[in-house]
Amino acid sequence: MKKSALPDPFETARNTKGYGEMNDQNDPVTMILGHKDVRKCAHNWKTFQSGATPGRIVVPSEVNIRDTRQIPFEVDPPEHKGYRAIVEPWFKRPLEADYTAALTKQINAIVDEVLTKDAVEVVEGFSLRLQSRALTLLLNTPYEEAETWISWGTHVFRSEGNALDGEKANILYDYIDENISKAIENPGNDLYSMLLKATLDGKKLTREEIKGVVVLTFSGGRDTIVNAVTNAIAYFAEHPKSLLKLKNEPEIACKAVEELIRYFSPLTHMGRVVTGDTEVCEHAVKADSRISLCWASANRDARVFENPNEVILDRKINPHVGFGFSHHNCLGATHARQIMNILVNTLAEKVTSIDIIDYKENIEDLDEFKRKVGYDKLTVKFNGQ
Ligand code: HEM
Ligand code: EMZ
Repeated sequence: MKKSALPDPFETARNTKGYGEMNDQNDPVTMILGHKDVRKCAHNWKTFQSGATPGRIVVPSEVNIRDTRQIPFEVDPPEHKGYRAIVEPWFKRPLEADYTAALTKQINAIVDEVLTKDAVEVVEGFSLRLQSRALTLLLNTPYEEAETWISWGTHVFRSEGNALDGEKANILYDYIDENISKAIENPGNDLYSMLLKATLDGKKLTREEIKGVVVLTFSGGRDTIVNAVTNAIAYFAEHPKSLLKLKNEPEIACKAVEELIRYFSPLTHMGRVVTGDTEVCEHAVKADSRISLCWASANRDARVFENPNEVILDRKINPHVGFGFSHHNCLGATHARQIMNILVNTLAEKVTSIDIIDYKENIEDLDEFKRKVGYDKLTVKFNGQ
């Protein structure tokens, strides 16, 4: 097994029963594993809702560490649509030429910098820095803000040895509150100011709603990007020919990014709360219990993907659900895809090989399943032309 491989722990359960079971803080979860079932349940918001108690659809549940409803993530249709319409154009900005140019400049700078070093710890020293700097473009806030965000570490609700860290969450909430106040006093062109101006059914958003959008922007786009970037570095370290292929065929970059997202599935699963007694995969699930949509398992379903455990950079048909499916599909996907695209192209252009010096895998404990989602630590040497 290569160091960069992400094994699929769900295969047997997916092929035999179609579901798995895990306990999470005495609020059990039935995990939906097949591609077709995941898509079907994601679509069925009437039976599988997102707008339950804030934090409950996340696994591990965040009900004990947050009251703020994340918007539009924890809202169901039809209300979801109005919120989504407010934020959608903002989250498409990564397609604009000046945004792409600024992101390209940031990624070039960080790649040039790591090429001068003998050893780089990728998670903190590369991926988190890249993610936080890129986020200043998405929020349209000063570049220097990234330093504060980097100091928070890879997850805003988790710290080392503590999967749910309420004190850490408060740092983020206080920071956001302060920035909403600043934007009220001094409106600008940032995300806070856009949300303060926005109206829904003729009414302004409440402060709590604005907070809900911003908290989600910080939390949803953090460890996902860090895992995608770190896993990509590990993959290219062990597949130097892939770097060469991308250099010679830059037109496959978009396909390569989709394939890496499919294979890495940086967000393993996301929960829903069952609104009435029903069945999934011929298995009874009770009202007010939880299911989860396991994107990571669906993305290895052999009924949909040929050679699902192989990275095929130019895979032709790739209906992966790494960014979710249906109305809650990832709002940050445009930004995430731009980051990965530019990163892949920049590495292909500037880096000839990457040596892995040391690593520690990040294994998620899902009871019956243990899933590698990335690395806690990955130390490498980048080699240039
Ligand atoms: C939703 C994955 C990056 C913001 C989702 C969902 C997935 C996902 C699977 C669906 C959740 C559900 O149905 O319950 C990823 C992956 C990323 C990534 C794999 C990186 C590779 C980002 C970034 C942001 C972001 C960079 C923003 C900064 C959101 C938001 C939603 C969402 C706001 C909820 C959309 C809605 O409810 O309408 N993401 N995400 N994500 N993501 Fe991402
Ligand atoms: C939530 C989630 C969003 C949650 C789309 O996913 O990401 C998780 O990392 C956070 O812990 O609060 O934002």
